[in-house]
Amino acid sequence: MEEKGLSYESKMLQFSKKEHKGPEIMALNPRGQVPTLVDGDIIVGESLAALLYLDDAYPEHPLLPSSKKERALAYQRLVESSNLQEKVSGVIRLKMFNPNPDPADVQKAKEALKGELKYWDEHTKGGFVAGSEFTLADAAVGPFALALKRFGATLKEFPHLAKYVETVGARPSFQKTSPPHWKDSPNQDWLNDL
Ligand SMILES: N[C@@H](CCC(=O)N[C@@H](CS)C(=O)NCC(=O)O)C(=O)O
Repeated sequence: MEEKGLSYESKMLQFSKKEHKGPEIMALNPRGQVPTLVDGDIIVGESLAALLYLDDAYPEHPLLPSSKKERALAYQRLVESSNLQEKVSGVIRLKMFNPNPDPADVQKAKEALKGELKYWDEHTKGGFVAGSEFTLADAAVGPFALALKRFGATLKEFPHLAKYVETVGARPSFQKTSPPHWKDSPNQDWLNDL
C-alpha cells in the first residue's frame, strides 16, 4: 500500500499476548493469522491474495509489469515466495517459541533455508526478484529478505541477495512498515551461520 500510494490504517498485534487468536481477528480470519486485509466489506486473508487484490482493485501505480512475459515472471516469483516464507518461518518458529529447541531440528531447518536461499540469490541478480524494477513480487519477498538480516544472516555466500536486502531495506515503503521494535533492539544471531 505504501508502494502504491494508498492510504491505510495498520493494526499491529502482539503474538506474545495471543492477540492474533482473539475474537476480533478470528472473526476476520478463522486461521487467526496475519496479515489480514480489510477493505470496506471485503476481507482478504493470505498475503499473496491481498497483494494481488490490491493491485487489481487499485490500478493506479501498478506493481505488475505491462508486458505478458515480464508479468508471467512476476507472478511466478510472487507465488514462489511462499517457499521462502516457509523456510524462513521454519527456523524462526523453532527459535522464537521454544527456549530449548532440538539442535538437530534447528540444523535441518537451516539447511532447508540455505537450499532455498540459493534460488533467491540467482533470482536477485537483476536487482529485483523479477528483473530490474520493483514489482508486486518484491512486496512479497522483501519482508522475508529483511527478516534474514534481522535474524542475523550474513549472506556471505549469497552476494546478490545480500545486495537486494540493502536495496529493499532502503526503500521508504520498507523503512516505514518494518516492525518498529526492529529499529530499537539489536538483531538476533539465530541465522549467523548463513
Ligand atoms: N500463508 C499465509 C501465512 C500467514 C502466516 O503464517 N502468518 C504468521 C505470521 S507471519 C501467523 O499469523 N502465525 C500465527 C499462526 O499461524 O497461528 C500468508 O501468506 O498470509
